[in-house]
Amino acid sequence: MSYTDHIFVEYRRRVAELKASKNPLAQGVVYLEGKYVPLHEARIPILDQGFLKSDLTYDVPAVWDGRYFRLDDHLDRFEESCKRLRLRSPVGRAEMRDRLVEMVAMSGIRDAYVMMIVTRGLRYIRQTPPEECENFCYLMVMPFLWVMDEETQKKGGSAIITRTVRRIPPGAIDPTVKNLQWGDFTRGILEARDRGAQYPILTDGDTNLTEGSGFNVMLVKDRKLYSARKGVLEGVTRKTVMEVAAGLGLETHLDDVPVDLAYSCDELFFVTTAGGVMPITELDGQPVGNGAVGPITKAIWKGYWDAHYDPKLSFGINYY
Ligand code: PDG
Repeated sequence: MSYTDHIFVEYRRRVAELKASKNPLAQGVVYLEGKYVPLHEARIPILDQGFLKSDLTYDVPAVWDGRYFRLDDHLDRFEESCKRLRLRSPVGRAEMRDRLVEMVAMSGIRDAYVMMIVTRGLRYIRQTPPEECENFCYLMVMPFLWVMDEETQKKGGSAIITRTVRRIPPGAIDPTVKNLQWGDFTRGILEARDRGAQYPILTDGDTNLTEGSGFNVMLVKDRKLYSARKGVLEGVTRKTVMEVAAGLGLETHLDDVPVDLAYSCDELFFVTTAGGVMPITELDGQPVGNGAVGPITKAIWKGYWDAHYDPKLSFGINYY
């Protein structure tokens, strides 16, 4: 039995159940302009500055096995991101929380990828004082997305440290405000493909690691866990992983993480809501540690998924 069977056996059963569902919202539901619509019918107005200028912020919580995980942490971060961009969601926090729960219940989706987006709206900040723009809110619920598939989680994925692109500096785009300005990540993904790897890790241009295309980067060296302190999104998954690691008796460090440490570490993994803990066993064509998914990564992987049943971190949804 592989270490991933712990969650995937039941997950696959739930996916099969969802596929058999006759509910028109079972493939996803969106709340926009005051209405609920099936995901694949949802359309945005082309003049929305979220589309034209990426003038927006968003967040992504998830539902696992019928339970919302750390929803309030995601709402906290989302509120802070809105504040920094001077966006005001037309849907307030309490209403948003209620709708996000209601949407999962009405879709019947047991393992969900959930997204809330606030955009500047139809009027552009250059022509209109920001406080006068009517901001838009979009809420989405869809089946869970895996940034790393099950097979790759078993044997570990491959990554590169990019040479052709660096992470955009915080003085240009604040990475702690969750954003969809993916220009640097897209270039990183293309470079990874060119170099025969799956995932890019971007540096800060100053020989430290930052993050990759939709995930934080964490590494283990001598039973100490490291991740970048600045220049990155302050991930909710990473926060959970630090708590799990502390529970396993590991020292945890948020600090500058020099590229050299990645080349000499014992274990390397990525973390995101959209996939959890993702082992990386090959970096720049060389094995990480002994080239197999390491024992600490496996323990953290299990601790992370177990945490989804902790009533302090999650709550069950009452499905219709
Ligand atoms: N860093 C970046 C740039 C991210 O986009 C994400 C989440 C994280 C770190 C991890 O944050 P958290 O642990 O709070 O989820 N990105 C996922 C994946 C996006 C994708 O399409 O690959 C998300 O926004 O859903």
